[in-house]
Parts: sequence; structure tokens; C-alpha cells
Amino acid sequence: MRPTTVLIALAFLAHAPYALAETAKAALRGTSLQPGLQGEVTLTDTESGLLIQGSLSGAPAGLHGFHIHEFGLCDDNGNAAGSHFNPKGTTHGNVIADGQEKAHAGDLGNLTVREDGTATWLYTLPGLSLAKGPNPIAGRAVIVHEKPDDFGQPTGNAGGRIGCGAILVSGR
Ligand SMILES: [Cu+2]
Repeated sequence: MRPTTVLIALAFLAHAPYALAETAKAALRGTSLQPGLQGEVTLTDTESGLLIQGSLSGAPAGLHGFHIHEFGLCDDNGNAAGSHFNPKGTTHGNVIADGQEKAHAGDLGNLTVREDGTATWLYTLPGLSLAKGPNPIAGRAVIVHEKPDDFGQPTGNAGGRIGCGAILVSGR
């Protein structure tokens, strides 16, 4: 093989986990605290991180804490999802603003719900992946909270869990 061929092969191998980009969906359903809430979150591995896009309806207007929690279970008003996904054992924060050294990997901050009860969001989080890269989140859950995440310790004072959806791999 010519050296350029070898280099191309090495470059491909280095990116192999991302070449197998996966997609997951989480169907958001309201808990008994907010039965009318529904929505969908789509999560996609990209070379720059985990692309998270979502929309929901049927929620109270204002800010609502939005996190990835440890387990893909929504029983018991979302409490079966456990605590925030926190693979590095850090304190609570906002991983979008401050990164994984100063926040749980699952601390996605707040969603802004409009007066009509809807919200949409789209961002990419470096250092997270669905299944084959760093800090895999397939099989965990997304949670929408009753109140804003104020980034206080230990979990942001965001109150009960009004929406929950398990993150299920749906394509590759
Ligand atoms: Cu939470």
C-alpha cells in the first residue's frame, strides 16, 4: 500500500465509532403531574458530539429543568429513572454552558415552554454519545421537571418530574 492509502485507512479507523452514527428517539409522556404533556426527542451521534433535538406540547409556560437521568424507566411519576446521569461524579450544573468538569453529563439546563405550552430545542453536546462513544446514554431517560433548574446543589431544585421518555436506539 502507498503511504497515502495507509493514512486514509488510519483516518477511517480513528473515526469508525462515529462512522456508525446511530439515532435514538425518546417519546416524552406526561406523568400524573402533567398528563397532557407529550413530545419527542431525537438524539444523533455526530463527529462533534450528541445532537439533541426535541419538541413538546402540553406543558406549563416557563422554564423547566431538562436532564438525562440514569435509567430508562418512567414508572412512579418518573422517579424510576433514578438520579441525573453523572458518569464523572461531579456536582450539579449546566453541562451546555460549563462542560462536564463542572456539571453532570446529564444536566441539560432548562427548556423554555411558550405561552401555548409548546417548546422546541436543538443543540449538540460534546463528550456524549448514544452507544459507541464516550458516556453512552442509550437506554437512559430524558426527564422534564416541574420547575426551573436553578443550578443549586445537589440537583437544581427543579421539583417533580412532569415528563419522561426512555432513550431507545432507532436507527443506524
Ligand atoms: Cu432531572
